[in-house]
Amino acid sequence: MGKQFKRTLITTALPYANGPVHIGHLAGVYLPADIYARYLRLKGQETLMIGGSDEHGVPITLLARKEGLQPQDIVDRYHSIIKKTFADFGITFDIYSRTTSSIHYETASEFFRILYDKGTFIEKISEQYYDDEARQFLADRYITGRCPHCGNERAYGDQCEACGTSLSPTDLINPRSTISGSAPVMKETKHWYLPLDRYAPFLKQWILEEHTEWKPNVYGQCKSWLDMGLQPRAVSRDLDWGIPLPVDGAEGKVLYVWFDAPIGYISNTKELCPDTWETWWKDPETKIIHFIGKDNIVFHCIVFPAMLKAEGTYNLPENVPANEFLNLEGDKISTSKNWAVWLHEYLSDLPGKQDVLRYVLTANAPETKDNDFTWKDFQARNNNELVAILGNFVNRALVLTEKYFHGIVPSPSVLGDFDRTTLRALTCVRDEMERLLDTFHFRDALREAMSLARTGNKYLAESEPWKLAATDPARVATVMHIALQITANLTIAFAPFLPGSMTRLGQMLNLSPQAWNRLGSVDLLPPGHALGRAELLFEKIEDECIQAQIQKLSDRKKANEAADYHPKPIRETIRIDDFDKLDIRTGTVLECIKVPKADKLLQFRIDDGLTRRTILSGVAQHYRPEELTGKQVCFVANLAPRKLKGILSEGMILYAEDADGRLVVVTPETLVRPGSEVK
Ligand code: B3M
Ligand code: ZN
Repeated sequence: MGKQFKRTLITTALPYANGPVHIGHLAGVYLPADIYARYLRLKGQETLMIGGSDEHGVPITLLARKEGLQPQDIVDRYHSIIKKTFADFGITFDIYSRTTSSIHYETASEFFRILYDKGTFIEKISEQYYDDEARQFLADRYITGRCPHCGNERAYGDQCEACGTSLSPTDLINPRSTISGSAPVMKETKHWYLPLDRYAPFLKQWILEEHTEWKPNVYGQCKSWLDMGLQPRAVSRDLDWGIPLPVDGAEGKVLYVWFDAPIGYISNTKELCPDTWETWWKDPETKIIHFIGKDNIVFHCIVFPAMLKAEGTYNLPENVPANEFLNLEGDKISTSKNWAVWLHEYLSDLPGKQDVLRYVLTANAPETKDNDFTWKDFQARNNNELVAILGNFVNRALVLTEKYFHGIVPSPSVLGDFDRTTLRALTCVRDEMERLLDTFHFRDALREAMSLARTGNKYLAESEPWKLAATDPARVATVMHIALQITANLTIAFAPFLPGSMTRLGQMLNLSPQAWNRLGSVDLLPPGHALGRAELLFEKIEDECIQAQIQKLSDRKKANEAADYHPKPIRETIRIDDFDKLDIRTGTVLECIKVPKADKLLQFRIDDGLTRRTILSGVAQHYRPEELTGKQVCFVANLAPRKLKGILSEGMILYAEDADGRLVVVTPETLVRPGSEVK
């Protein structure tokens, strides 16, 4: 057991306000944070959960430029979409604010200024690409050119999206500014660096020695950064979107987005609690927990702690339970490729099913390794777990009580062995769940809650009260009494995970929300208590609904492939006499048939103006034979004949290959005499 704290400050990574949020955000950060916050609040602990949008950074400026808007317009749009989505999914932020708030500007500038006055930063001059026409320095993303690895002409200064290689702007061949289109020039510029190397001994001690309890994925990533050796990191940028550097001689420079964003946690706490915010950040009895995704580990475990340490008056995080990534149907989720299940779309396609997604994403959370979300698994977990176990059990408990006792909780009589072992399962749940929740094992904690519902299901199935109604009413009363206590306990065990459904279940039981420490009680519903009306808690999800989602994704994949298509680079130069060797002619298709036992081949009979010839083409997947019969085509007439599937093919018909690989036959624009030369 570690140190005991009086209160907990939960922070959640601030999503970039350059797009809506998707299932990966929810599974990786906001659900675990919300489950944890709800759990602590149910325990009666002083808890604050801080969220907000990250509204700076280059991608936002690029999107604004693309849409002909100001960056502020972009972040206004997405901030409100994101904020609403989180509210719709029951993520209980105490505040969800943003990094363009004035309090954040003040807080972040002041933070920089304190470090600056202490002499923390190193000032260094370096050369960077500059756009002479637009008169500004160019962020890596603002420079495009040819990739030295694959020849893609539209590679960015930080990465080539065609081959996936990380680049630096100077790697690009023939670089261009995306602002003016001109060739950028090298120019000197001054930046401020946080000397992380100086904090390495402290970080090693603090993480590697004092926080061995951190999750292995987090600890391991920190260790490898620390083993590699830390370098000074620039905390300023030449950009016109961000928080201006509050020092002389820094005109046109802003704080690097990763410098100001984590300070956003502090600003948002200040905004919420202007008088007591320091208790949450500086009192040693407060513990800070950062919920983030794995790509943010270095910033939260190394860079931000070094900043806080340099400032000197803040607490450091007690834990950073970062998650790995959630993939979607086997592929990495990507905002720019639109490969995601967007949460606002989910809500309009599956209205009212927030808790189903909360359940599936927690049951399948990427806590220790990357995981995959599939719609089939979503359906199976809904139908086989939420409906068949949890929903089925509570429904039977309520409906049978209605039927045999008019909805009044009956009194138990003598308990048998089975009753007692069942009740024992009930009393163990809390300890087990606490152990798991306190150590951020939300997936396993959820499994515990579900196993309580399983116990209830089994109890009813084996006790068979419906068979005893006529013969042994006292036994039926005992069974239903116990089943109802389990049901009432489920409202507590599941409350952090499925808040909406548990509120409804509470209403059906006519039971107000219970504190966490009541979990395990066998007297939540005393005899004589009148239940409310039973409704179905969950409903089956049909195949058509899942098919529609799968179809939507496959349509997107096709659209992506087309958008991703870059024509191949032009081949090496040839001379006119090389071309003259080719004899390309027009011909009329007299007949076109499928070649038996070859799924790709079509066999053509062509009138070439002189005679008739047979040509085979691998286009059976693109054309039905009757579509081409009677058409004029272009073909290479002097290609050496060759045999395919035992048939002699005398030439090659020409097709254009579209972005998605589809073949389209090349035909003269108006009818010409068969045998006309194509030149
Ligand atoms: N906006 C990166 C991200 O959304 C960044 C997190 C900031 S947390 C201070 O992954
Ligand atoms: Zn490339």
